[in-house]
Amino acid sequence: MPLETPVHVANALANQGYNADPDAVTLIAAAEDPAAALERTLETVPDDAVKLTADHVSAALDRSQSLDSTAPKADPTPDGTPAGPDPSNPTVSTGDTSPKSTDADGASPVETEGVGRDGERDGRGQSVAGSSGERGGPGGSAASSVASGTVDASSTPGRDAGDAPARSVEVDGDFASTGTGEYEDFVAVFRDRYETLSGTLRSRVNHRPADALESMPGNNDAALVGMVSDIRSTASGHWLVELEDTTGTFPCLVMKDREFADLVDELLLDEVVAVEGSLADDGGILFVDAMHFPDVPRTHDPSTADREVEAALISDVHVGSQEFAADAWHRFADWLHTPEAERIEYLLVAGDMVEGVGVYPDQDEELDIVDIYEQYEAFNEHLKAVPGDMETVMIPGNHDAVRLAEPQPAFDEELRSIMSAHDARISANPSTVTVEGVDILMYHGVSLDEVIAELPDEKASYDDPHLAMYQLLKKRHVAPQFGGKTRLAPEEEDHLVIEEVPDVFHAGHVHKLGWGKYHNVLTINSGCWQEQTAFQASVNIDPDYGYAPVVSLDTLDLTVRDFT
Ligand code: D5M
Ligand code: FE
Ligand code: ZN
Repeated sequence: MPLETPVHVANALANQGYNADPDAVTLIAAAEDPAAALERTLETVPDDAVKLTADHVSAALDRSQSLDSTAPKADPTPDGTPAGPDPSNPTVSTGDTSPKSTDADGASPVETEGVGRDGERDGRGQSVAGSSGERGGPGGSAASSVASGTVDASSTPGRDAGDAPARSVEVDGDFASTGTGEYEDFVAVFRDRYETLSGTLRSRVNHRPADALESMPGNNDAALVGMVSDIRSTASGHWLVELEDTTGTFPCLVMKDREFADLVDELLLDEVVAVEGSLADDGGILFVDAMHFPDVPRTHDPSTADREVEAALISDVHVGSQEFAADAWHRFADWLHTPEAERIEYLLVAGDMVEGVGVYPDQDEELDIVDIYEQYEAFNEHLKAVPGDMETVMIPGNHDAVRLAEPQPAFDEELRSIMSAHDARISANPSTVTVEGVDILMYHGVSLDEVIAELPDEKASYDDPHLAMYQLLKKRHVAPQFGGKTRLAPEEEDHLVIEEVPDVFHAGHVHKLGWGKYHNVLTINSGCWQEQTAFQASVNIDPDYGYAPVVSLDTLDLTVRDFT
């Protein structure tokens, strides 16, 4: 942008995070080469100056006569103290590497400690078992599972047939794709995201639209709800965050020494946040005093089941890969038939049923089954090994044979007919599955790679994948950033917004086990059933395979079972 007028100079300064005296602007605009004068001034202005004065400009221009300025550039990173580990996050104790139960006859797996486990059941379930009456939607009961070869409850000594009448599963996630991939669809999906997420934020701040802020006089308190459209560090290490709403964009400056400055580390492009602060003298920029995320209310009171019933949450089975952990899977499936597992009536699988074909470069070298349909047939055989009376819900992941862009539609008819064991319910990625009143948000988890790549280690890492999931809850969106690793499909509605607060958030994809509670939402990354691949070895990913997190739906306690 040519800097021929003072307005342009003022805008350029605002873009870089500076407020300026009119005299300073006039001086720069009047210089022989305004762009160079501006650059020189910004290079030499003291780090702590937020407002440029005529003196700063004069000093810079004087000094620039003497050619090379050695004024150091400010550190472009924020110096806010990183937040420590979330105290609400219990340590993941996958630690037991002692010899595992290797009996093929379903001997007890190692039980690792879960969150909030108080070691005692209160027996509440007993008295109300069966009282919730209705069976869930179509395909409901164990008895409907008649696929040949299915091991059903009756063939499983020790495993009770369960309280089938009390069961209920509702699956919400399927959508009819409306997107055509046109530009308008992108506009529509972002507009919908903004409308939905700004709703809760608007009630928390006294916001103004971006175009109204532009015409507001300086020095006023102001607030804005917008989608993050740009994040830059200024020459002096402050942060300039540009927010966009349906009326325009507005620059917001977060000073590096503010106590909330490290929240900028958490920001992803395209997420919706609110800021409060005061407008600069000339009104062209908002100095941020507080930042708000859509978030989950701390008071969230999760629903629980009315009886003692459990759900096993798994993902990333990767059947068809040479590294598929078949032995661990068989131990898991066998154990499900034992009395110890009789309360586990639900099995949720969060994507990557099979290894797929052509997902990553050189993946074919590690395929055990090269045909995608044969992979699903093999997966179905493995699914048959779990008790036939378990209600199963499956969503796709990035290795599955559905479109990669999210939201991913449910498996098509052909794949459904292959994966017919146990009448599994098939839904989209993401989906919310309500199991006996407990809302479980299932999302495969591709965006977690991006969250982990963008955020500092202490806020999101492969070792603590649930922390990255906390970020998604905080942003109330399962894949906030558009255009990076996560492929987003434009639809009329943004199905990736987390509209209702779930009671349990279940994801996979990163092949690392991790769990914790975020504002009372039990958050679980379920690891995988695939041993380390060549790629993972090359980048030092040590997958957690062969674990099954089991949630008690009446207490939302978690027990992680180890089948390695
Ligand atoms: O990916 C499992 C995890 O490993 C996930 O964090 C992505 C990462 N991964 C695995 N293979 C690759 C390749 N080839 N490139 C980049 N990242 C990779 P999943 O997709 O579930 O197998
Ligand atoms: Fe996977
Ligand atoms: Zn995956």
